[in-house]
Amino acid sequence: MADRRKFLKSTIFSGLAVSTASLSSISCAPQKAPTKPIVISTWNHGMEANAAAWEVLSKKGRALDAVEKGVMVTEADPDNATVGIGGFPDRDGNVTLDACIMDENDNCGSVAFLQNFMHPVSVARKVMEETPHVMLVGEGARRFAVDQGFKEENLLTEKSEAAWKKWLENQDYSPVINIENHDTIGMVALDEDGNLSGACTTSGAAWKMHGRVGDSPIIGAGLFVDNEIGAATATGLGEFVIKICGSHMIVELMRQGYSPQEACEQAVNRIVKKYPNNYKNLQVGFLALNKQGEYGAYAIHQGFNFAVRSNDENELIDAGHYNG
Ligand code: SD4
Repeated sequence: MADRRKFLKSTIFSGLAVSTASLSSISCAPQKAPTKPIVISTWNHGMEANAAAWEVLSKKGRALDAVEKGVMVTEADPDNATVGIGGFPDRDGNVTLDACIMDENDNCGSVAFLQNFMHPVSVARKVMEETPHVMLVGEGARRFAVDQGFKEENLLTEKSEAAWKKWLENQDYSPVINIENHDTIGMVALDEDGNLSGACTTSGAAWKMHGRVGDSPIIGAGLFVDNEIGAATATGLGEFVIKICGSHMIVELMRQGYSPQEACEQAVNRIVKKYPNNYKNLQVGFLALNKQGEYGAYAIHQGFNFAVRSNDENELIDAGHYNG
């Protein structure tokens, strides 16, 4: 930590020491071409989701379409216990879903506490495109989804019902780091036209109280996109992401000149500093992408990984971590 601050400071001061003569040569130096298109997303399942997003991006499609198509893959995967079908229910046995999406024109849409729809991200997109609102929740969101032609279906699989029944035997609700009750997909992308978009979708924390909503559908917490600067998304225990407005904070730090990596580190450091009694027992991870196609990721604890897809990369990367 102290070392890191030292490093940043010395970078600033050595920057100030640059003479005016060399400044002119800096301004003439050729700008590195942005890496685009590119998509990054959270956790192992990001690989498959990125593949669907890449179908769109590689054909010069819009980042908004790419992120929607990408996270829909995870929503439809019954083996993922934290997103869409197969998501672990709340403590009363209801699968309740949160999702949001944001485009390059600062438009955003969100749904929370939505039940029985396989693709909450697409309902969120409809909220963005077809209503004057940003967010619909619960019964209102359900009615809107039905009006928009989305089909209601049971999302509680046998496997997640069995897991819930097992949980009922002990009813332990302490957060567990990096287990399947934190596997949300957050995805941000930069398209061939240089536009950014993002999406985030989850069934939230397993065994949560009925009605609990996390960070994932909250614009500025689970996701934020500013097409001038960059985009960020979050995963982990959403209460702590909301408390620091995590994704918005990261984008604003990038606006101030921080790299995506540094900005993610600052957001994690903020949680650690403000919640010294909590952070050891909870995981939060952030991902960020800027207009140059540079990306970064950081988490409180080891175990957070993310997937990257571009013309040069198609891989799963372990994010750095604070370590506790
Ligand atoms: C939430 N942030 O509802 C979500 C859960 C999550 O990986 O990210 N899981 O708090």
